[in-house]
Amino acid sequence: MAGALLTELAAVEAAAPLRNMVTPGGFTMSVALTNCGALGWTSDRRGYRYTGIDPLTGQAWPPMPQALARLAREAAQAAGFDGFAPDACLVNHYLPGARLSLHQDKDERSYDFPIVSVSLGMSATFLFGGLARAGRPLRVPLHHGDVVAWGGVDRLRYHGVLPLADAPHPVLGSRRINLTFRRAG
Ligand code: MD6
Ligand code: FE
Repeated sequence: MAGALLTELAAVEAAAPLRNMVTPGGFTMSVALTNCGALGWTSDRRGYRYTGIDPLTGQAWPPMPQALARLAREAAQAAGFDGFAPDACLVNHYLPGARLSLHQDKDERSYDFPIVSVSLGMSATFLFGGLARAGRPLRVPLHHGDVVAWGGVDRLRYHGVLPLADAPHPVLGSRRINLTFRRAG
């Protein structure tokens, strides 16, 4: 299963290379990103947004492989979210030390759809917080092959990823890949 995903991802990354985006505040993200699907999430000094065109290549984002869209739909269904049809898949690559600070996913047009997240490679500690930034988030370990679906009343919870420890994974080595599927448009 993971092997098929990695083959699909290699093709996506060949068409839309991984890059370290700059936040509106001027920081370069430690996580390297790319996208597939009709829409892709990007960040630069002007803000966060979804675009149909990859600003790096000037081309449309590569299409979302059907196997990925299907995995996301089935995972959402299993969590009680019927009819999830993602139009955006954000691909996050972490090297040791990379982290994602606490944030809400708020750039999507509607919050009525869930988000499905797939983790591959090295394990990470996911921070699952409340609806306000304050408070001590729950720490949830995410391992290779874990799939998380969340939505509904939890859709706007703050969340993040602690700096990645270097404990190489047998297949992916010193890397973590996270895919997040969304209905963005
Ligand atoms: C990550 N995930 O696991 C980052 N956002 O590397 C996210 O930021 C995320 O996993 C919204 C919903 C699920 C997620
Ligand atoms: Fe997020």
